[in-house]
Amino acid sequence: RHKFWETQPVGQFKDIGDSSLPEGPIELPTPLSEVKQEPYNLPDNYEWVTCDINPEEMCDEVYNLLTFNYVEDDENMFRFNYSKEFLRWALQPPGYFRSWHIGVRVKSSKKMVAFITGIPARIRVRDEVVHMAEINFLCVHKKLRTKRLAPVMIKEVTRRVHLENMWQAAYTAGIVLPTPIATCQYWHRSLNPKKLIDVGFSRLGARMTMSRTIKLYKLPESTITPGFRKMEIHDVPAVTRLIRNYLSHFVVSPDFDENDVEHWLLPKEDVIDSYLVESPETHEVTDFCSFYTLPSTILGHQSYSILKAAYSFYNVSTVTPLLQLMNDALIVAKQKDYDVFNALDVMQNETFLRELKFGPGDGKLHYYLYNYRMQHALKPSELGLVLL
Ligand code: YNC
Ligand code: MG
Repeated sequence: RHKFWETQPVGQFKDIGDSSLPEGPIELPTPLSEVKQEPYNLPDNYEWVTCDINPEEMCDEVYNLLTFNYVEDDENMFRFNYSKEFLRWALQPPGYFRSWHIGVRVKSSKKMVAFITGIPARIRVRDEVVHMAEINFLCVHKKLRTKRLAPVMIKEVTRRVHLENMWQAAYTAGIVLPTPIATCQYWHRSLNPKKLIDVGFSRLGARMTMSRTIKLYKLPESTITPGFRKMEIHDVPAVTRLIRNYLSHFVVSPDFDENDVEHWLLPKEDVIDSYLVESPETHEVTDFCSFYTLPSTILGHQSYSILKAAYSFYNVSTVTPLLQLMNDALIVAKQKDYDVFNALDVMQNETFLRELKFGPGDGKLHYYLYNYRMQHALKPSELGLVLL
């Protein structure tokens, strides 16, 4: 069934429910001297390229490959359109390895036709912190699909991760592979219902008119919680304490330190937005919410070409109810002209989704670990991890 994945150290379908298999690494690390020193072979006309996405030219090549060939919805109406600034943010966290940003070019024309990336992350599983790679942006040009290039890309990034003495990875995919550690669902909150209906993202509900729909999704002009404001650089220590404590309650989560929080959560225009609640009395930071910006190209529509989407990232409530905090997040997203606010059913998100008028999406997002077996699949609410 899975000619490639059957050969890899991942939980196999045949082992589901086998309680004799322990949780944790599947294979032990090998001495670094035994890691293959040369890249895997590509078909004759192709060559590996390590991508430096800082110069505009190289970033453009990656951006264009992804813009025309990356993830689409099931009905091929929308395709992710990660911005260049987003890619630089997503791929250059503290301690990143340039060697993990891997492209494939056609030798003759130098055209970039495939891509895969890893970034380092400390991921906590129960009470163990594991140094892992987060693998993302696996993409093969549409004209080169189903030629078994993806397994070569995956083996090459694995080799380069091993060369840095890391032996585990985390990744998400819309398809089922051996074997998800959790299966999550996206929920969508309309901010601009008229456009969403016009472009076919959503449909007018039964017995609903356009004007009733617009009224249903209407939000206040400004945020409600006193002390709600944008996160600033001096907030990094307080936000780190808040988020570390919150994430410790989930089975799987990142182990963020202050450097990680500065990189991943400090606001960056049109990339990452973060807000917090500073108590007007004590000046304590009590609550936090964040979302990243990931537009989608609308495929073949007359009047609209881009859907502007916000994606819920990490949210922490200790004093402001989570529902009110997320309502304020919706209000700022609306002020900033996003069309839709998306959230997975991870962490405590289920406690606000229905009440804040999110609707369930079609399609699932499966979470995976490489070379780390879990005894049971987790519930989405046990996951404290959001990948980009
Ligand atoms: C996928 N998304 O099952 P079997 S998500 C992993 N993740 O192998 P071919 C995938 N594996 O089943 P194509 C996968 N999609 O025979 C397919 N596969 O064992 C497996 N789409 O290869 C598949 N991006 O080259 C099969 O397929 C084998 O030409 C078939 O290429 C696939 O980034 C793809 O959805 C996805 O660009 C590149 O369809 C292509 O179809 C494409 O014949 C649109 O491949 C964009 C898209 C995927 C987004 C993502 C996470 C990737 C995780 C990869 C696994 C990482 C493992 C950990 C490595 C480090 C380890 C350490 C230490
Ligand atoms: Mg292929």
